[in-house]
Amino acid sequence: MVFRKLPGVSASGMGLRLSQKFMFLLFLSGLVTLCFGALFFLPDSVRLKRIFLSKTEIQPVTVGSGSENDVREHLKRPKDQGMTSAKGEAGIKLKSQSRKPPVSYEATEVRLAGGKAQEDLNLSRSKTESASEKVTSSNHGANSDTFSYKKFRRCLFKPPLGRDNGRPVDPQTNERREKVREMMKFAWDNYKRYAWGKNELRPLTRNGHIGNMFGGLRGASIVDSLDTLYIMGLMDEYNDAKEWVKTSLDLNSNGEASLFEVNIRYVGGLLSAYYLTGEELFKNKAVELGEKLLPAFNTPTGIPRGVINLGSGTSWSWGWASAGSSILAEFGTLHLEFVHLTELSSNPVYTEKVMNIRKLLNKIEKPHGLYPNFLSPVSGNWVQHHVSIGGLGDSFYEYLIKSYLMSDKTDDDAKKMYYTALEAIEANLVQKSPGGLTYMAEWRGGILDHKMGHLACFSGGMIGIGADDGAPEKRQHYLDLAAEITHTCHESYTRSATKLGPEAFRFDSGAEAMATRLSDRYYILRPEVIESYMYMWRLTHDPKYREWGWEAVEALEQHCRVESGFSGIRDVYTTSVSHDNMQQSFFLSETLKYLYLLFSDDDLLSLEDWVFNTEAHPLPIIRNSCLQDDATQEKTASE
Ligand code: DMJ
Repeated sequence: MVFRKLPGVSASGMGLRLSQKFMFLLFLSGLVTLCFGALFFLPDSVRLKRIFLSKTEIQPVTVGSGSENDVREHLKRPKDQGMTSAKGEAGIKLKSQSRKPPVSYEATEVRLAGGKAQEDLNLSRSKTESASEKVTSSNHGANSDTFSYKKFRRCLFKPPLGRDNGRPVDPQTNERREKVREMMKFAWDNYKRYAWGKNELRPLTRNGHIGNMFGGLRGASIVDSLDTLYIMGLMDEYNDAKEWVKTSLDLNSNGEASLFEVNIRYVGGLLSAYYLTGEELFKNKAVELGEKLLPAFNTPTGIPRGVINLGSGTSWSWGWASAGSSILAEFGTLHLEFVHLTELSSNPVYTEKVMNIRKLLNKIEKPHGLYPNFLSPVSGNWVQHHVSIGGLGDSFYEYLIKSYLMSDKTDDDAKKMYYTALEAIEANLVQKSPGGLTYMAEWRGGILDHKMGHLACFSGGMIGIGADDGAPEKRQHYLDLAAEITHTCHESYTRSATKLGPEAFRFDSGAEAMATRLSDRYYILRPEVIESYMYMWRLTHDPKYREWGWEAVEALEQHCRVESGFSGIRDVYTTSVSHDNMQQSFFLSETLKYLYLLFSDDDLLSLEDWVFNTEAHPLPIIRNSCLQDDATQEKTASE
């Protein structure tokens, strides 16, 4: 078609008169205003936002096949299944605020019943977000005026390091403790010499490992070691570590990190270092990092995704997690650290985020009372029915009972959820082998897999520390169960040639606490069995737990110590070992710390004052009755 050019009317005007053209433009601008209005002011519309918003404001989900436990090194790029983030929250900037009264959790109420479920979840989430955005602080949430370190110290029952740094009177125990201290120094010195600033030491090739669990963050072994060095009195080493955090811990990284790993190792490590030393540096870094984790919660349900880019705030699910789901042990292992972030920063946002997770989990229907390992952050429904006290589930249960203990036993919801879950676990998963060993099987939609992972061995200690607070008549029952599980895990060690335990052991086809598959035979310096020895020692003072711990020290020395550090091994059933060339950072933060505590007096990091996060970083019990007490306040002020 050809347009004839008329005087005063352009071709683009398609032959319209000036008044018509004006009307057309008016109509057009009205339409545009309406579209943008719909996009930004009407309720969330996923498709529209996908069209209009930039890539960083859209959170992709990766859909992939399943994998297990915390060897979560398979970071996959998203496959752009476009889930929206709530616009803008990725870029929350905190503004200063005064200390707020306790958070009203009712504001984050989540209902999952019937067709209103999704609507309610969105509503609940937007309430949480708007509350969070309003209460913000300019110095990354840290408000040093409001948290008094002195007051916190006054509220402890015991000095953190005990009377004499926990030094045991018995000479043999003290010698053993000294040996563990030497192991820590050896592991640290080699890390410092060959891998300083990297995440982990590769002791055979004498270089550093960065991996992809921590995004662009570096120095995982340094941050994970701060508290261990401090409690062992390795002060030169601690000072080197502190100096590195001060000058070189760069939180402005752009990499893609595991929310869970960054939280338990970095946030947990920094928080503990602060509470033990009072160094503001650690508090400020912890809160600054905590702030960077918040965008992961921008999902329709507020259940965070597993992977986050710390720079852009984009988050997505693990490529191997079923149907873009989030993992129970990951989103369920944030509570302790996040409550402390609120405590230190006076910013309720952290507590709100984890209480929202709690509310959802509390309300959602659970098969046989059990919590499956995968949950959709979009619908808030379980994605499949696989239940495990080991990898993928483990520390969720741990954080329930520890949340209760850390709240000075005031968090009754956590207590109730823990005991109800434990009852379901006992009814469905706890088994006795033909040889009389008690173990925790895994559950796949009602069918039992008679396998127990090394990771599940933390449960001896967990059930032990929870024993006092269940129904009184059940106290002994729980202590017995804790002892039986710990015994089984010890058996998985004694039945191997190296006296170290495999990654997973089975109770079928004639096997009793032994790995039957080649792929389950490795040991990567994990702490869980020793962790349970430590708790059981503190709870019972049965000397066998110290003996078992010493067996582990000897085995580590014999099979895992190499010329330049400690290494995991590929097969615990052969003494001609093959090393995996990796000194995991949790060896320094957990395995060696738990061993040291096992050979120390109980007043070193007394369980009356401290709970350990899942990476063994001690966090203090929040004693509100004392912290808010005027007498404590006056006493502290006059000092
Ligand atoms: C640690 O990072 C933590 O204990 C986590 O909860 C489980 N895995 C490792 C140690 O095995």
